[in-house]
This record gives sequence, C-alpha cells and structure tokens, in this order.
Amino acid sequence: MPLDNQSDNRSLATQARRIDVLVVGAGFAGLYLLHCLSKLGLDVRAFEAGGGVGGTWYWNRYPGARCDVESMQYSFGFSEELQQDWQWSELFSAQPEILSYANHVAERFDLRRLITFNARVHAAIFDEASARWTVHTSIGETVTARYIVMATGCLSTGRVPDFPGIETFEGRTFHTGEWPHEPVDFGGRRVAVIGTGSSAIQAVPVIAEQAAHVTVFQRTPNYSIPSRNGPMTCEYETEWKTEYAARRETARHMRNGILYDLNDKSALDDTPEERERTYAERWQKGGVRFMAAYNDLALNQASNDTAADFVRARIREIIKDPAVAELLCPKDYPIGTKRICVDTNYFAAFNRPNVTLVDVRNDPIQAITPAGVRQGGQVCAVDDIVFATGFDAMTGTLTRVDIRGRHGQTLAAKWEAGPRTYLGLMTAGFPNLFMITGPGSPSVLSNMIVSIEQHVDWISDCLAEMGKQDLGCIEPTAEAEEAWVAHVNEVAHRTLYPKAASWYMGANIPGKPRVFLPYIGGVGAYRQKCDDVAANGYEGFVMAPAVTMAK
Ligand code: N01
Repeated sequence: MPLDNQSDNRSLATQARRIDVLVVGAGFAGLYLLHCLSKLGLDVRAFEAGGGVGGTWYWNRYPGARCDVESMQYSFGFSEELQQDWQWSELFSAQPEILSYANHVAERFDLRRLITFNARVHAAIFDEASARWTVHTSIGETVTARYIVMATGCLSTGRVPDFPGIETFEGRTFHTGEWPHEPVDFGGRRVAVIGTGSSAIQAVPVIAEQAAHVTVFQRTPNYSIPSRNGPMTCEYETEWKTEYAARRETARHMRNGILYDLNDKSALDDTPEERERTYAERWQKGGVRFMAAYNDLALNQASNDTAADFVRARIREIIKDPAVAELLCPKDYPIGTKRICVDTNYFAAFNRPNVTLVDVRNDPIQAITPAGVRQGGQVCAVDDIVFATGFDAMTGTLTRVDIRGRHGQTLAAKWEAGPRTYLGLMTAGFPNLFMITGPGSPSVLSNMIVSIEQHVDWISDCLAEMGKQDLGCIEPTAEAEEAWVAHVNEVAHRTLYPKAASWYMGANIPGKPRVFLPYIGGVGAYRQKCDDVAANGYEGFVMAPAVTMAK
C-alpha cells in the first residue's frame, strides 16, 4: 500500500502530485531502486535528466568507452534469471553494450513507466510541517514525496577548466562525459585531447586510428595496466554462470566488491625476483587485479614503490622514444592513489607518427584561441578539442541541486568545508533524503554495481521496516554523523591515498575542500557496519512517525 494517501493541508505545493518516494536519476542505481521500491508497494517515481536510462553509460559515449571491471562482475546480481539470460560479448564490455543492458533491465522489469525523462531536478525543499519534500524540475513539474533518493551517480557533473578564450574556438569541442549521440567522425582531422585520466586513456588510441593527428596535452601522467580484453568465451561464461550466486556473494564481502585473487602478503616479504614474477604474471593477466598483487600496496610506500617501478619499466619498454617514455612515467605519487587506469594500447599509441604528447605540467595551457590550444608560447592548431578533464566528483551533482533541509539550510552550505554524512547514506538536517553511493561510502573505490545494490537493498529494507512500524521520518543524529566522518577520515589517512592530488580528494576542482571523499575501509567491512546498524534498531538514526518528527 502507498505510504501516504491522506490529504495534508500543510503541504507546500497543494497542486503537486503526492508520492511516496522520488528517485533522482535512472542509471543503474535508479533502475534498481524503482524495481525494489515498487515491489514494496510504494508509489515511486523517477526524474531523469537524460533522454534514456543508463546514467554514466548514457552520457559517456566517447570512442573507446568501456568498463574496466569485468562484465561478468559489473552487472546486476539481484536476479538469477537476469544474470543467467544476459550474454556479454566481451570480457570488458564497451559502452553501447552496457547501455543495451541498462535498457534491457528497464524493459524486463517494466521500469520505464515509472520514469520521466528529460526532466532535471533543480530543487528539493523539505517542509518541516508535513515532513515531506517538494521537488521542482526543469519541465515545470512539481511533486511532493515522503522520501527522496539521490541516485545521481558519482561522476555525473563534467568539468571543463575555464581556459581563457574557450568560447572563441572555431572548431568542434567535446567533453567525454557529455558526448554526442550521433557518431563523431574524426577522419582527416587534427584533434587535441586535454587530460590523461581514465577517459583519455581509453579514447586516445581509438581517436588516433581515425584522426589525421592527435595532440595529447598531459599535466599528470597516469599508471595504467593493460586490460587484456577479449571476446567472452563459452567456457568462461559457463564457469561464471554455474557458480554465479556463490561468486557474487563472495565479491560482496571483498575489499572492492570485485572477485579477484588478493595475494595476502606484503610486497616486502618477497625477494625482488619473486616480486618481479608476481607483477609480471598480473601484468600479463591484466586489469585492476594488478593492485591486489600484495596486501600493502595502498599502505606502505616502500611496497608501493616496487609496483610503481614495475609499471614504469613496462612504460619504458613500450615507448620507443625515451624522452616521451619519461614524460609518460608517473613519478610523484604512489601507484593506485589516483584511480588506476586500465587500457587497450594506450602507451603504444604514442609510438604512432600521428600522436604527439605535450607536457603542460610546468608550462600550462594558456588559452584556447580560434585556431587551437595556446601553450608554450605557440598555438597548436586543431580542428577539434576533446576535453577529457574529468568531473566534480561525488559532491558536485548533489550540491548543484538546490536541496534545502531543516530551517532552510542548503546542502551546499552544510557541505561547504566538505561532505558530512552518516554511512554515505544520509546527512543530518535533511530528513528522509537518501543518497546512493554518497560520499563517505565505498562507492568509487568499489565495483559500483555491488555498492549500488547494497545501498538500494539497505534503503528498501529500511523503508519496509518504517512502513511496518508506521514511521514516516528518518534522520541521522549529529553525533553518529560526526563519528562516521571522523572514521572515514582516519581510515583514509592510514593509507597512501591522500598523497595524490586526485579527484578522490577534491583536488581537481579549484576551491573544493581537500577531503577524502569515499570510504576506504572496504566493501565487506562497510556492508557489515550497515547491517549491524540496521540490526541494532537503526543505531545512529532517529526514526519517528512523520507528524511527531515534524513538531
Ligand atoms: O577524469 P580525471 P576522467 N590542464 O579527473 C586533466 C571514471 N572512469 O574522466 O591529473 C591540463 O581522471 C587532469 O590532469 P591532473 C574513473 O573513476 C571510469 O579521465 O589534474 N590538464 C587529468 O589528466 C575515473 O577516475 C571508466 O593533473 C587538465 C584529466 O584532465 C573517473 O571516471 C572510464 C586540466 C582528468 O582526468 C574520471 O576519469 C573512464 C588543465 N587545466 C572514467 N584540468 C571505466 O572504465 C584537468 N586536466 C569504468
């Protein structure tokens, strides 16, 4: 039964449609939320800014875009039928196939009818009298909801640096995170790619195959591991599908929510020869499992150096020009402390005659001119500029919505010095507002789909329990939030991660507070904590009947 059908004269927007739960976003998180919450019998609905489902995979259509977690793992585990039926064509699927999968999920579970597309939520205002949220959208539609769930993704607000003259450029410009839907032909064109993060590392080799020339502007080189992607074999698929449920369950308790072989010893416990063998094996197998070669690569600088040295040696082996190789070798931050990249032929692309690397570390891009990119006192003339310059990660999308909680406080104001959450699920002062994979949860340090499923399951169980007890308001206590923020911070500073100026630290956005955004304590430990909180009567939360809470 819907939670809240009684009339409520105190509602801010009496004309607005009243629902139980408003979901913002129809990516993987939004889709699974709609499925679970409608199964509970709640009146649930989603607004999605895009014209279709898929979130990240709807927007990031740049050449070479693919997932760097294996598809057998980067997929939903909640339905045995779904995971048995769906077939991936490659080990690491490309964006079009992942988007087809998202569409399949939407059809299969009949979710599309619950989604309003091309509708961006621009404000959500909490009304203390009715304990309801009033949500305003770009299409002029307003709803009031008992609960609102921000399923807005962690990397959904793209960022283009404010280079002077950017608006004067006469060619085409693209941001990897907001790529056109029609194919982009780079044939015969001179292309600038600005940035060398995961997106550029995937895009550069593919664009280089088409373009007349690609100039890559690099400020910081990245460590990247070959993916060794290939077609899905029948044997591999069957091996997974035979044991799917058990494998998924194991992954849910692993550090990153990804099932791989963690070598549970320190890098320093092996001889240099043993280490070399271990790293070489993992390099050969490919992918992010490289970072599980030893258990202390994220913790111990000396151990980390051994892995970083190995990767630098491979880069020097691949790149023919030693000067270019040196520029491509990361040297001033530990491996893994900026998001590890996974590539197909990235470094080899720099051996092509039509690819040039420009180091902008000490001599930054000065301006964009009508003809191209001005740097080092000259203009590199190009036809197209690809901004692979990243995102205002984890908080940017949330604080751009005008979210107002108790006493009219905005989320942006509350998080001015950095995000504050309890478990990355809720923030004090904003009752009934949940976040999926919010700051302070493992999110971007994990297999996102595993973390999404865990959050959605937890929230669904919580709302079911509230329904059973006839409760209508939930909010974390300031004390629980304070303790969690301190814990997230303390655990992060036990690792090497804060040594890198990364988007994990908010360092890519001028003026953004330097706070480690995700929770690094591990997906398994985090899941246990969330389960314990629920088992202990939602410890750290205040739950109340809506009316009592509102007084
Ligand atoms: O963005 P980034 P991304 N002048 O922030 C550079 C996920 N992802 O879109 O490092 C020159 O990593 C900037 O330089 P620096 C994944 O989690 C997943 O590539 O700040 N350069 C950097 O090189 C990833 O981590 C997949 O010095 C400038 C680049 O722009 C996250 O998305 C695939 C500059 C931005 O790199 C973001 O990756 C792709 C300037 N003024 C992405 N400003 C999967 O496979 C910025 N840069 C799942």
